[in-house]
Amino acid sequence: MSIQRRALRIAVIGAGASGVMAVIKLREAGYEDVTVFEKAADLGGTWRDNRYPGLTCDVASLAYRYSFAPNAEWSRTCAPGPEIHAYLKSVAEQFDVERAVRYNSEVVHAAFEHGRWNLETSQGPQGAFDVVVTATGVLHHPVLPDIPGLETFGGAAFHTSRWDHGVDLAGKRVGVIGAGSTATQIVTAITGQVGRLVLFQRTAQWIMPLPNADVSDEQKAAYRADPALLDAEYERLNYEQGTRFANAIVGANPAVYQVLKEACEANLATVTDPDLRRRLTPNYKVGCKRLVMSDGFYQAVQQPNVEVVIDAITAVEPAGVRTADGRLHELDVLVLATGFNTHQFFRPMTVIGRDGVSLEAAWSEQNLGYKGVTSPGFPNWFMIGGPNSPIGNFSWLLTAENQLGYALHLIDLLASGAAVEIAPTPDATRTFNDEITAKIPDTIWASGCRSWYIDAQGRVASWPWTYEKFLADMSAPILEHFEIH
Ligand code: NA7
Repeated sequence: MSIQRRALRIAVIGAGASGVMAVIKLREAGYEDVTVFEKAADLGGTWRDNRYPGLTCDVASLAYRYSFAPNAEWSRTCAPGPEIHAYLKSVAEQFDVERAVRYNSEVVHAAFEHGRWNLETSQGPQGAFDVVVTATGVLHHPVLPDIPGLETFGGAAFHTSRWDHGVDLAGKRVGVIGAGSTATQIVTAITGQVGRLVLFQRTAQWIMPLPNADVSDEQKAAYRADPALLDAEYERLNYEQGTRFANAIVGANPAVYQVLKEACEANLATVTDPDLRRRLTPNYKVGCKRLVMSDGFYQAVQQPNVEVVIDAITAVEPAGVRTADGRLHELDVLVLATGFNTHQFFRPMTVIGRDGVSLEAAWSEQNLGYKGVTSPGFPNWFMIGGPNSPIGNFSWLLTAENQLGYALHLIDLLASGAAVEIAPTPDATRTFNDEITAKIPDTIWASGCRSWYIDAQGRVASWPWTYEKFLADMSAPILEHFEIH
């Protein structure tokens, strides 16, 4: 039976992994008038921006793929970044995504007027859209450290997501500021090639010894020959990582948590020098910060050309980095592995919602979302990766697909004519956020550490419940929680 539907004009913001998926899923649901605005000249989001040596996904690749686009060709358990970028591009090609993409088009302003979203990009006004889907990524806005004298450094200095491949590291004295996943991967990859490496570590990390094996040609052939095997691995790994792991972190699976904790402790014990081990020992619980996955980092930092410095950085000088003990660490290259602002979402664009209320005003006290996808006062505006989306050591692609699926239920109401404006009620949003506040203390993220899961107000900004609850919540919106005009 065919139902008469209103043709919606839909804008997607961002052509990263989520935006590519959104185009495919929207078209599959019958929405053909989809335009993607992408500020850069290529798709791929974080996998386009990050090109540093050693870049590897910290989620097993057989799960880090779209549900609808299996891939038998991953070279390793956790694939190198460029392979993931190539995968995203090949899926985009397979589904003819790029005809929808406007490159070099950063959305700078969005205003809800007369029931539609007027968008303006760096190229100028783009007209009105019935629906906006934001797909602007989580790890997108680089954080540069606020260190006096940084701009005076005499050598090359760059953030890890803006890697300067023109700089030859061979034999150089390289400083790395930061000790998160990114720094860990870089240090492991470049130690053998540089002359000297100084790791400036403000906070030690727990490190899970995840082996990253090559996938043999026989194994790839087996995956190619049997798509059901690939799907079974996808399901199994999503269960292992998404469900069991995520549940352990939110306090719902103490047995698995214990296994993770002991694996990290045993890994640390492989550092033989007691003083180095002391410097590498975190003073907070396993999992409080996002777990770093590496089976090579501890070997790397035990090499004779590596020093782990835990004295605070006081300044950057033309010749290097000065630490609180007065030492000047002379360097040729300074790598800023200082992470990302994950609480900025799609800003700096300005967003004006219903009745002329700006997002800045509406979110002045906190980033205010309902179930990670919608926000009160901003009708027909759907966020992939909005506030309190699940973020953790599991596949973002699965989360994004589920959020888009949830949004599609609401978009279908707009298309069917059952609604022209849909936004969550302030009451439902308040209740949802109160429930988050009540649940957060049970999670490991709130156990006393600084991390990118915690926003400027000190609020843990992730999904504090089990991943099963997320999937169940995303399976269908509770329509009473929405203002449907
Ligand atoms: P992270 O995990 O946010 O790590 C950033 C690191 O930079 C962390 O060790 C910070 O120390 C350190 N940092 C930040 N600012 C400074 C200053 N001013 N001085 C010294 N050290 C500083 O970012 P990554 O890029 O490693 O990883 C992000 C995600 O990408 C990762 O979780 C994976 O999902 C992939 P701190 O711990 O705050 O003391």
